Amino acid sequence: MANFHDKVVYQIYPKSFCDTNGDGLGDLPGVTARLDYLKDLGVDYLWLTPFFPSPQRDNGYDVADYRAIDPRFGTMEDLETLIREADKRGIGLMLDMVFNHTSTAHPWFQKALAGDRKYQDYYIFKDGSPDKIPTNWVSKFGGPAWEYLPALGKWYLHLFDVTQADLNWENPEVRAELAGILRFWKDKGIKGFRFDVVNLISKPEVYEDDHQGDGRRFYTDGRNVHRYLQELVAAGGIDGMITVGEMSSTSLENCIGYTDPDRHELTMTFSFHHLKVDYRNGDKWTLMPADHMALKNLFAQWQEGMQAGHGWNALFWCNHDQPRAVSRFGDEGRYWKESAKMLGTATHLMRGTPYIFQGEEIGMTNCHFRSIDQYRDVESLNYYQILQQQGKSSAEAMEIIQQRSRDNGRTPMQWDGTTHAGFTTGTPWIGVVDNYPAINAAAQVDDPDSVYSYYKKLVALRKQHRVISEGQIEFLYKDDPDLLAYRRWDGDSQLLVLCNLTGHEAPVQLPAQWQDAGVLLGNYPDAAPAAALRPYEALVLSLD
Ligand code: TEU
Ligand code: CA
Repeated sequence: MANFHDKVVYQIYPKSFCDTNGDGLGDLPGVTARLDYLKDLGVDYLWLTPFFPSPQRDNGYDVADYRAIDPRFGTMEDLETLIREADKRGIGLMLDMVFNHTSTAHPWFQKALAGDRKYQDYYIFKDGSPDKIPTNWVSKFGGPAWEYLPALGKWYLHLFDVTQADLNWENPEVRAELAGILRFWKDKGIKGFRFDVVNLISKPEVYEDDHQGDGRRFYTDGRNVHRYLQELVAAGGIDGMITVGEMSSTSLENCIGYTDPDRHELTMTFSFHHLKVDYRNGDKWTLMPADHMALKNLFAQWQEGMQAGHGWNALFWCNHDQPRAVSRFGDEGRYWKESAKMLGTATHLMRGTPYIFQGEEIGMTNCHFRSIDQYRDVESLNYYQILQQQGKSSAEAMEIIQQRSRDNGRTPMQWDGTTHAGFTTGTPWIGVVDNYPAINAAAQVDDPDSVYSYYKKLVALRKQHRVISEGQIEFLYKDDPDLLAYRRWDGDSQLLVLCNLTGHEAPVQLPAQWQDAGVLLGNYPDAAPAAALRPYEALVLSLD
């Protein structure tokens, strides 16, 4: 069975990728228009975040119809053209299935609101009075996770925005509807799926207050989640297709369960522990420099643990919910190019399937917006208020939003040095980062030393060297806080990957057999085994 170990996925946030009709919103024809660029980069699959009809309260993660295209993004014909044109270039499409919740604008929820019992049972409604919230759980976007509907005398659960009502997976009719949606897209020629927060679908039998946390321990990796996934995959007819589950606050044990091929659940999982090493006490809204030891330990634990358990990781730094990696873990100033390449090296040569988020391959940075009016994300707007209610000044709140906002990953793709970075001829829905005259795709595609060319090489290497796609992994120099290092091996071929996570020199004592090994890759011109790595240096040595 296909294992996707030598594949690379490119994530597209269509709203910010390429606008072809001047309305300031990226669209599906915009993706088609850029397929040659993606083909040149060498990626195998495109994961497109949701473009289904939606009130866009959460940029499309509030779906009102799972089987249609929001006219803002184009038509079904545009999608069919994209599928066909991508296929000609050997690229498959993966769609984003938001199955934990629907928009409250979805007809199912609307029928529930109108009193239809069948559809009320599609969601998690609890009878009660307005003064008695069912549990004290907190929404992931801030505030209570329940909303009261006076007309029905009921509360409904929403783990995310108030317009994102959680579906009731206990109801077999819901599960059958969702499997039908997968079959619908598979029949259209879609090659794989990403499942949004799919480890939150199985809720507890009894709803109780959480006196230790925000409620997540009651529904994360819930009691029936593995059974529901197995059923969905079988009923949706997607076993053997490429799938990735987004796992919120998950555990290694569960991710092994989700991805062990013998269990027929998912191909791989996104976990986020490594992207919380700069959250003080796990709180996204309290700033802290990245803890490199924690980062190294998490990589080692997940890479070695998934290997031991026959699981498979999705490898990534960036997505539409995360600040830009080069701004966060690298140095977007003096060592912009070196650190962007080093970060790419670190994940691409690990055991797993790499994901490139649009713009990462050209080293796009955080947006550094100066006013809250420039932000668009519901989470940022909510927390700007919440932080001030908690006693922060507006300037302090702004600094946190600047570093943590999901909009950092959502600014328009920087195609070239023309107005609005070539993203649109109109007014973009969110501002373009002002460094686009220097950081853009047109400036990089033909430059052999660019971040783009380096990413292109990383993608190609995975296909040329079995040791990258199939090799074993072990982490080295585990006590050195500056050096992320691992060894890959497959038969006689071996790789040593060394990454300096810092802006200063990092001494390294190479074992004898590596001292005159060949250099497979490096982000400095005269790469060679040495006594120290230069700032943000990445060095990949190989032995055959
Ligand atoms: O994100 C899930 C999620 O919980 C986080 O990424 C979240 O944005 C962050 O932890 C808040 O601090 C997925 C989607 O990727 C995201 O865009 C959606 O908003 C969310 O689900 C709801 O569908
Ligand atoms: Ca458009």
